[in-house]
Amino acid sequence: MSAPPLIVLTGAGISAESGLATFRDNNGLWERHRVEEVATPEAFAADPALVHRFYNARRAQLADPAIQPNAAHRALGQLFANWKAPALLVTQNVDDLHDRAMPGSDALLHMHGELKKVRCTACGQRRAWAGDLSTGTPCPACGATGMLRPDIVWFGEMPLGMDRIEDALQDCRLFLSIGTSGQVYPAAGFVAALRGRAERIELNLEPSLGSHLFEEARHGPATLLVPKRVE
Ligand code: BV8
Repeated sequence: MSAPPLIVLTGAGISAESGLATFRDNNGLWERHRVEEVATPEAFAADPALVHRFYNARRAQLADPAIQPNAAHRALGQLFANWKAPALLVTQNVDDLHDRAMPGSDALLHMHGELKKVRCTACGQRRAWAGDLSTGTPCPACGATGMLRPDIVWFGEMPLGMDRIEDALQDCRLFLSIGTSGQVYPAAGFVAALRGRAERIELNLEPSLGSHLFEEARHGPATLLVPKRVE
């Protein structure tokens, strides 16, 4: 691939073949709750134990050695290692599979936060967190209990890194959207924002909601499409 300013956007579909369920799997339900209802500040205020259980289960799954970056994550790691122009990988995913495929890369931005981080709502400190979290867990920095939350952007909360993303969108001339259904904003709006300024390519198992907006759309599993398209 030539090297214009690049943005890659990924969603849950890029981690599906690593064994992590997407949001649309089992009809977007978890323990009979709609994910959109659990991943909210209101749900956390109303029933913190339920929301902690939701994230503890997903954090524990990520600790399973069977869950590893797949060929799509690795192909993107290679692409970013060799790209000779500005490049930003914006992921909607809260797993750490991109991080493991491109360790230490400054080009990776988790716009919806990270499962393996927690934030103290008393002192604001963020820190890595691999185990379970409960309402009784004290903040290691300030000692306050009941104030730690997953460092995740919930529905209704401002995504992270939006200034950096907006700047990158201004210069972007090549946009690759991988494994996302195009249902969650503001991420789902990037493709329209780039109309007439960037070549836009979708690589997804099936057409996303915004598929018709892309100059090129290929459908199939990410582990087949991504290495072929970026190598
Ligand atoms: C905000 C962390 C403003 C949580 C997440 C009405 C209309 C429009 C917008 C809204 C509206 N009402 C509210 C909104 C805004 C809302 C929104 O967009 N809601 C949607 C549901 C309508 N957005 C927000 O609230 C955002 N914030 O707008 O803030 C603001 C302004 C000022 C001040 C304050 C606030 C915040 C959204 C972030 C929510 N958090 N994640 C957690 O993970 O628990 S979103 C979460 O869901 C994911 O991170 C991800 O982004 C999203 C799911 O999307 P996908 O990643 O696309 O996953 P999905 O399962 O949908 O699709 C997977 C795709 O992969 C499928 O297409 C499938 O075909 C494909 N696939 C499957 N297998 C494979 C594959 N592809 C390739 N290979 C395979 N093997």
